[in-house]
Amino acid sequence: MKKLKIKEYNAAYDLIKRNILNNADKIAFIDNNIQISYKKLNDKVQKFSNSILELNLKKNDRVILCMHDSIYYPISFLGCIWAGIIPICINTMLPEKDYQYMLEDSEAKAVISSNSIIKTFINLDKKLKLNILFISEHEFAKNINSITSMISSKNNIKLEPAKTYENDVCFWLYSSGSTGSPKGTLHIHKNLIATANTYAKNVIRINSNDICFSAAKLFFAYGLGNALTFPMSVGATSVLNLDRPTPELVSQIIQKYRVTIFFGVPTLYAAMLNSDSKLNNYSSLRLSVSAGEALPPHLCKKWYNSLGTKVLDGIGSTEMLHIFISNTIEDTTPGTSGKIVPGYEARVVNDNGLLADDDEIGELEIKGPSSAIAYWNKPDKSKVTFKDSWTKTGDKYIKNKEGIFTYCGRVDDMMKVSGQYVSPFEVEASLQTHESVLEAAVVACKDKDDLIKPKAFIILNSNYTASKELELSLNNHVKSQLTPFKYPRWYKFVKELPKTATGKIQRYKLRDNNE
Ligand code: 3UK
Repeated sequence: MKKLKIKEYNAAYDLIKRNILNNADKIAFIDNNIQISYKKLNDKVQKFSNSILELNLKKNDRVILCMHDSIYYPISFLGCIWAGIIPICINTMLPEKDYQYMLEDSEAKAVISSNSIIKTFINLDKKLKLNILFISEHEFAKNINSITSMISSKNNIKLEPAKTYENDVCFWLYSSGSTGSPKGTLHIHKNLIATANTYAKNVIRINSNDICFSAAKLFFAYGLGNALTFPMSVGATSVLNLDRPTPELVSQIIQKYRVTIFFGVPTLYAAMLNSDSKLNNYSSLRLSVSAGEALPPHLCKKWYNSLGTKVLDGIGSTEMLHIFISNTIEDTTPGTSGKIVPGYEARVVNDNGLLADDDEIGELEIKGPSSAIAYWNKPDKSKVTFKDSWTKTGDKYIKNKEGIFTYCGRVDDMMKVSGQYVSPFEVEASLQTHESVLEAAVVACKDKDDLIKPKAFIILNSNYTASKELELSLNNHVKSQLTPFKYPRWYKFVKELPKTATGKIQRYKLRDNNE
């Protein structure tokens, strides 16, 4: 791992201190129950930082952060970073086996978690004898510390931030691939503000009057930028929401808080456009952003026609931390990812390993100031993805002569469903453990809005027959083993699956079978 110590810099200190002089009384975060000003945030982050060090965690220790979005998320995330402790932000909806993998892979010393999730970690800790330190969001049990008590002391604490450098590891996110386990993606201190200085400044032109709301949660790289880095970079306000972002709830939040920038994923835009919510009541909105998967052009146009303000499709990744190619307010081409964001460079590499010509397809690689430096403990995968200063995306793209990039699918078998990765192999593996299934193949299939969802082809064991009840049972089975949204939306029961001479399923043949 390359580590050049250049400039002393602490990301939490930067994001907080830039708001203390002129912006101290401004509301930084509002959640379902409470709001917090920048001044209070500064105080609570320092208190959290101080107490976590008193709990005997040390600089560079890793801590799993598994929390629903509330003001306690930024307090603990920034509080760890302030202390030089490395938070690992993870999805709150994962199955237990993923949490087990992440605990063991990261060798995290502590878990900070919402009360509704912490029990799973406590059980794992007992089972694996890891001796982990637990911090719950609110008071949970006598022997467990809580964020609320850690930040409640009356004393005014002044705590210098840990002496860290620009290129020191700051936090991790886990990214998933088509095969193998999730990859701890290592981001350094300078990366957070780099996403604000490039994308947020130049594309969405965020300013201190903005009120941001991200339907994507803070544990995603997308949500972390939208709801924490970007608003904090300019002293804007961020609305956090504990619950699942249904079209109704999102609609209420936009109207109640007079949101100016809304961040969503294509599936949510489709649901909002298909629902009864009155889209014309979003008079406060000046801009919307879509990422996570390609936004079909008809949704992009319909949003603009209904609201009179734009939705900007842009592509980002966990590895690059946020969006690096995007449409802009002045320059939007529906059905494309737009142009390179100032501060980044893109190149398309063809199958021969050469720079692709205009309009020639190839794999997209990105260079820029917010790239992760490596995957944890995966030297081979790191070498492939992070080569020199270019980061491979795993996406096929075409660039035209105007510099507009069009998404052409993934190079691997991954699908993006509701903006999140799904590996067809893990859905197949789960289906295969259902008593009725002899063989299963899962492929990407488009729904009526042209959005990708998993479709399963199943060969049943001889004593089973296809039925709606069986489909329900298969869905429940998958939902109990995997993150629930990964279940197949369609089933086709077949007598055989197309295979190569060597017995590999020919998924491309099934993909064409979309009736
Ligand atoms: C796909 C897109 C077409 C693409 C993300 C914004 O999605 C994010 O990160 P992930 O690591 O996934 C990355 C992959 O998702 N993708 C994302 N956006 C688009 N494909 N059009 C798009 N607009 O395959 C990419 O490689 O989950 C998105 C900001 C930060 C992010 N981490």
